[in-house]
Amino acid sequence: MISKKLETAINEQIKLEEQSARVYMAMASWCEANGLPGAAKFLYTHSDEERLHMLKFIHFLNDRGGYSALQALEMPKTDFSTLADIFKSILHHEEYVTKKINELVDLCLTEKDHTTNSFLQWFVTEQIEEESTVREISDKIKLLGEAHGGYFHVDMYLAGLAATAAASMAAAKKV
Ligand code: OFO
Repeated sequence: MISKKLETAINEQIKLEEQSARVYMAMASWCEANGLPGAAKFLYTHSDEERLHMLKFIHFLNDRGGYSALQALEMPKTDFSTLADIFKSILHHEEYVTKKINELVDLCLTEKDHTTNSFLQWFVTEQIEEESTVREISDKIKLLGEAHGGYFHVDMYLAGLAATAAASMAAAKKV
């Protein structure tokens, strides 16, 4: 049985993962409407991944005798200026998510909940990849420049990343 403190904290994390899915969907929509189909595909796929993160937490909490109660979400930002700005704010967002996952692990340790701690280790590892992928994309944007030619190549690169991410999500669903 999970403690009330952890149940409340995990429900907050469920909200954050669902909010992340909306944040990325809003960015994807902007890219789609602004001639960046590869970036849009990458961000729509990323939004789907966030929904899977949310579901992992929902199932875990319900399985441990808690209750995953969904909460109201905030309005996501919908006006963006450049792809570089989008990826800058994604990095800030993911650093915040990493902080929240680490706080959950801290809470597990004080509550002596080793089962939840073990479950959270998947997210600890996932956040390393989340942050490093975004840093890599931001570096590519800097390298290729923000002019149209640069964005064209970054967009192609993101289309490739989206295809790989979609394939690994499909494989994970089959397991
Ligand atoms: Fe769920 O990791 Fe991103 O936000």
